[in-house]
Amino acid sequence: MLLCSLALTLVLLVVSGIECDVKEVCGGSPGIPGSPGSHGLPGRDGRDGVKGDPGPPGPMGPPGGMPGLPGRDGLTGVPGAPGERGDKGERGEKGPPGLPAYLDEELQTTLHDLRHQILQSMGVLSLQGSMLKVGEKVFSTNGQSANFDAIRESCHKLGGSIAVPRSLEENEAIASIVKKHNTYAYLGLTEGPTPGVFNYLDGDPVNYTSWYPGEPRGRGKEKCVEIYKDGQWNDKNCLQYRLTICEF
Ligand code: MMA
Ligand code: CA
Repeated sequence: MLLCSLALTLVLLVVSGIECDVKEVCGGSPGIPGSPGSHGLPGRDGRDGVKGDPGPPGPMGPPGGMPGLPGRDGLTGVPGAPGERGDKGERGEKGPPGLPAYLDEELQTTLHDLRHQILQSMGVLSLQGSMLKVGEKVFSTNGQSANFDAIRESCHKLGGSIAVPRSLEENEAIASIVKKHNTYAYLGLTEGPTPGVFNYLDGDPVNYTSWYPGEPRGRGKEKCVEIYKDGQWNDKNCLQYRLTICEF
């Protein structure tokens, strides 16, 4: 301990450049610590803190101020009604050439199935007596009576036309339906401007007739034609109720 104090004193003296005699110092017990020094001067201001939150909205201004800026756009409204249908487009380009029908297996299968289904339907309808096939023509009735115009319309709606016989065979087929329903039927014939001259509905003159003896005798006042149960015809006004028979 003594050595160390000596050495320290020497070092201090040498460093300060002062020469003096080395004294011997004896170490005592440490004194009571002094009282704390007075507070230092205030330090410099710190850096700015982070920006604070926005304050609450201020109170409403006095009335009579300038109008504010327009607000933002509102929400999107509900969609409007669909527009009118546009014009028909141009015809498309011609497609690539297809297979010849006889080599098209899918087409052949479809045709085979269709033929089968048509045959089945015609078999059932024939057995039920609800279709009468004569050559290429099919006659059929719904069993209902109506005036001439209504019958024409019903048949047209179904894709057919009011029945009209163009041969004895067709006349007999229609007469058989009339007999079965015990109700006269109107035929697809009307009188033209010349009394006594009757035409098919397409305007062609009749080339097969089956007038009852003495008919037509309506002399322009009976523009339609009815067929009796025996197949004979009578010119008649068009407003009677007669059996609906169509041809397809
Ligand atoms: C009714 C009517 C005519 C028909 C005569 C035949 C009286 O009128 O059906 O169309 O020609 O009968 O007598
Ligand atoms: Ca008549």
